[in-house]
Amino acid sequence: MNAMTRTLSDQDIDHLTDRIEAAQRSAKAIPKLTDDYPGMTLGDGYAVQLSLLRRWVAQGHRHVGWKAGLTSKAKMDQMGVRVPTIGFLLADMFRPEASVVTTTDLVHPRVECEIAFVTKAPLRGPNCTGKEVMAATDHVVPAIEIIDSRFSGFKFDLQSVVADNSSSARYVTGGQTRLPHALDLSNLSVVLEKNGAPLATASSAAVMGHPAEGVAMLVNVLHELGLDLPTGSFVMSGGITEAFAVQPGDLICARFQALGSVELRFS
Ligand code: OOG
Ligand code: MG
Repeated sequence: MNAMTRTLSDQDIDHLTDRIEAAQRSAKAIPKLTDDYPGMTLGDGYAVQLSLLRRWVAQGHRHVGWKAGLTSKAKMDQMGVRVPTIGFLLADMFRPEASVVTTTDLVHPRVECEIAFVTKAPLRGPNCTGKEVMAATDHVVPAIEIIDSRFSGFKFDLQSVVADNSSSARYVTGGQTRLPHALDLSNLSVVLEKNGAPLATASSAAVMGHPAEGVAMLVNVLHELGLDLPTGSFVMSGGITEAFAVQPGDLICARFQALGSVELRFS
């Protein structure tokens, strides 16, 4: 059986989508989905995610792009999931740089630093490469993603986290917008700081050797789901370091070599 094979009925997918939507709206943690549906596959997880996307869009939310997840060893080790995933991004998940991000509407937010790509040509799988991603990239920009698992204890497995839109919650961009070939994206250092103290330092190489490879992975997963990546998509390539929990009052800053810094505060 292919990992993307769907085994659950439309009714079950609908029911699981209800659970995830309710947990996201109420910011109340739920048990991971596989507790009740142990046979759930990766394909079932993506069926829930895409059903959630259709619901949000039908309710008037604007779909602006996608994110790659679990693309670095640091993230895989932290979450105990060894398969990269994707998730969708909506316009209203965006927060401007230096803004204050509320935590009351989130379960247990964590921050991670990422390089984001904005595309100027369509990309499609099944064999999309990092080189093709670079050629189709209009510009790159540094970002902080605020992830928020809707599962108790921030503990999940692959199927559950995929259904929960790969923990997507908020994202902030900032720093400098740069042409993709104007810098060595394969080895940019980044320092993530909380309240002025460094939490972690890493190189962009941590994301599959080059963050464009994270985007290529995403394009190939989209292909397995029957989708392509349209021109003008905003795509985050995945956390470079592990993610860190935040509390109200925390000031977070990610300093990227050659791309400037991104800052935000939590309330
Ligand atoms: C899953 C989301 C992963 C990333 O950049 O690795 C992700 C999680 O860790 O909750 O956004
Ligand atoms: Mg991320």
